[in-house]
Amino acid sequence: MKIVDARVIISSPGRTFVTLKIITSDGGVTGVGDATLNGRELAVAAYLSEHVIPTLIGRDPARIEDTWQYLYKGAYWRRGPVTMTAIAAVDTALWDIKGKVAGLPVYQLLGGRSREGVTVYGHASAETTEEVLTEVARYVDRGYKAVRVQTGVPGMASTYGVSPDERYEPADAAIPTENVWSTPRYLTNVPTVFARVRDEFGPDLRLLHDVHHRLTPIEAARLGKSLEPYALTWIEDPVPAELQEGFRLIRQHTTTPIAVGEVFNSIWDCETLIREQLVDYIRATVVHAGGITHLRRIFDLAALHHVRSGSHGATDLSPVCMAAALHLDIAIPNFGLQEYMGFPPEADDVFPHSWHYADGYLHPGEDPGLGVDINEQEAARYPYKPASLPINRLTDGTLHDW
Ligand code: EZ4
Ligand code: CO
Repeated sequence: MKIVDARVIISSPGRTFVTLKIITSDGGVTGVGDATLNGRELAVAAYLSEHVIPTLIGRDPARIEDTWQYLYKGAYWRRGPVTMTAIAAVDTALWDIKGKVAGLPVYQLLGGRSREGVTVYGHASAETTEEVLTEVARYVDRGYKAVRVQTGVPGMASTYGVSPDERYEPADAAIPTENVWSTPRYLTNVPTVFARVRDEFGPDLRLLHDVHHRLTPIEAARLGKSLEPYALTWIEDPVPAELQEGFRLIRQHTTTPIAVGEVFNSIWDCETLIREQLVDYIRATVVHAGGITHLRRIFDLAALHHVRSGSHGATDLSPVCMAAALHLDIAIPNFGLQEYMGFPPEADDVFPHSWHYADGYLHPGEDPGLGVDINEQEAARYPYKPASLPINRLTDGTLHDW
């Protein structure tokens, strides 16, 4: 069996997704991998077309580990989101092919089920505390056991994570839009929101909050302390994580659990965080962290150090990435939670999938391989539409983290 062809499909059904499809010599067995990097889609597409696909032709698709090492070590220029997303796309497609050849869902190849379903959390967001209570209730009514809660910051025109639509889409313009941020106003407001939510929904509902890299360690420590009475499952990305040692300071001050990793692309981004037990959940994803092969390596390291998974699952990760994530989630011993925001109906048409939601859980389905495909005729109906993530400034105009 050989790889005879591979192509990159760029389509914008509601938002842009980049998909790699690998075709083998064996009776039309194909595999798909997500290659979407929000706001930098064409960089990954070019990396795949120019530098990766020509080296895949003629290779044995069964050699997943060797192909991963070939693409990682063979590039000489290691890591980085563009390279690692391209590697992830190939790796995911090869796992899909291996599953189809074996006649087994990928989770069976990863060791089989460790649980009955994948617990997910949804996004409740609204401008005010009053409105967000209604949003949380809508998730509870649909069976969700965990909800991420975000509100606007009083007095500020806009923020991250709050959307007028059900499905939050931060990449909203070709040239980045600009937000304005006030840390003092934010830190004053958040505990008042969670006091209301906890009071209204009682102790069982799991509550989460995303800080989106906007604080310093001591500010994050204050936030964590102020939220302790409301027993959050996690605060996410409390500080920018280039400096892994920065989390030591947060850890010394608060028992609020910490999640991090949606922008990580390799095990080296979180090796200190995990080994020193500075975080509780690692949120790296299949598509941005080198595929199933490399993410499994990160989760195995995490398992040794009491760190659980909490994979990123925003709408800018395609239904192909979601499928791959669910096969890992159901198999690994140290699964924590999976983010799930759903997809617009157009995206479900482009990516038919066997994974499905029921009563607070996602299930990967029993189809051989990943159980997801791309309908190329449907994909062609949604031409590429450029979109960028916003930027963020302090009230005095200083560029801040978005
Ligand atoms: O802003 O995926 O937890 N989820 C998030 C996301 C990110 C986007 C960036 O492309 O923080 O909504
Ligand atoms: Co986030």
